[in-house]
Amino acid sequence: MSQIRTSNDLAQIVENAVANTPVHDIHTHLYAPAFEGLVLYGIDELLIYHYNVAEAFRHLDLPYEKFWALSKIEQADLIWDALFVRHSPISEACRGVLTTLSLLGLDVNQRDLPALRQWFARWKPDEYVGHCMELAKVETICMTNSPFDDSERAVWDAGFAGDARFVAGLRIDPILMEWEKTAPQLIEWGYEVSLDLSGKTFDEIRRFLSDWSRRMKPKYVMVSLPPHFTFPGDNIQARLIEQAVLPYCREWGQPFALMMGVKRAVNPGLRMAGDGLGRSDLNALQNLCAAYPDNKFLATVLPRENQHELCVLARKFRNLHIFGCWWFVNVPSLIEEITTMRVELLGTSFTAQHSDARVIDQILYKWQHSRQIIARVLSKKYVELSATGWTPTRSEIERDVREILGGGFQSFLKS
Ligand code: RAT
Ligand code: ZN
Repeated sequence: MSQIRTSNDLAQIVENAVANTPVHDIHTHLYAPAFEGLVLYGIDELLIYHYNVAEAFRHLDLPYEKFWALSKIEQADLIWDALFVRHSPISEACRGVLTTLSLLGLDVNQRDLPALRQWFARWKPDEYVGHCMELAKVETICMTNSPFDDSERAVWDAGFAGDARFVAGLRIDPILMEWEKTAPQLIEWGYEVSLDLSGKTFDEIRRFLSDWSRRMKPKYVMVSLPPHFTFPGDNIQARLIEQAVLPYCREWGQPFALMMGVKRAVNPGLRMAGDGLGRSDLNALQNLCAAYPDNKFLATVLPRENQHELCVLARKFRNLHIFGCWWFVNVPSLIEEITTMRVELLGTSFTAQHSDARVIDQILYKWQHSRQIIARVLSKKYVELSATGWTPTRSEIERDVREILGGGFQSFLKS
């Protein structure tokens, strides 16, 4: 057993392990190159990411609709000017753009947007996706796949052959969040469902999900839920979960992923950038985990205020695997706080991060920023561990890092 002597040695080993372990990015909005128009990359897409749009409107004084009527390049120009030229880009989302460019080998200090555009213009999407994944050391990317998205459905209908780098995640928000709009669509596609959930509705939803499961081979089924979500309940959403989603998940051995705490369209004028958050009632998750031990649940929560409760829930239920620092908590101060708390309460039995990237280049900064924090948190913990006289070996550290960067998630899928 190779002994690690000083805390500096330890920090170095942890840093190397965290920097070099390939990750499984378990929730993103990225697509395999075969999805063509849905594959986003390059400086303009980076600038108009909705995290930046929300921040830019702190400074822009044009009406929202005028902004949306502009071309992507014009929108990017406005955001560049507002967030990078007229103010220092020190927010997490802005710094992320610069980390990305710098990891790609570009000189950000030139502040030269046209030159950046020229550099990106040389790339073809397929090779660029491979380049980013290699640089970011991301081994697999889980997509967010919706049968209700017309452009995406066309690719599945055409018989998407698969791509070893990308795995699917089946998104079912339209079923659970907008049943009244979705039922007529399912009827049009030949499923015998009814608005009041009578007759064969639950069986038919399961048939619909199974049809898509055969096609997509998703790793899990997911939904983002509002703060007022409760379970169980005498409402459409709870009944759909109980009688359609959970039985389907049991039959296919797929976890049900709940992303809790999003308030959609707090400011509709901002479109995708207009969502907010609210404290969730995690009794709903507790009730699910307790009542359905044969189902597996994945969960991440948006409010900082729910993070501790989520960790404690994961200590109580082995059918619950928690993951990621999502969206508004994906900022360094909170990633550090949340990751520390998770290690202290759960050891290594959680997935530290997911990127939620929408633009492929973003995996560079999202993982770079998070890896640095994860390494810092783990180093501190291994130093504290060593103080007991239990010196962790290099291979033990590497094993632990693999577990929290996606290995634990994979074991959970197989469990
Ligand atoms: O982080 C995001 O990009 C959000 O817009 C949401 O998509 C969120 O991640 C979700 O999956 O609901
Ligand atoms: Zn997401």
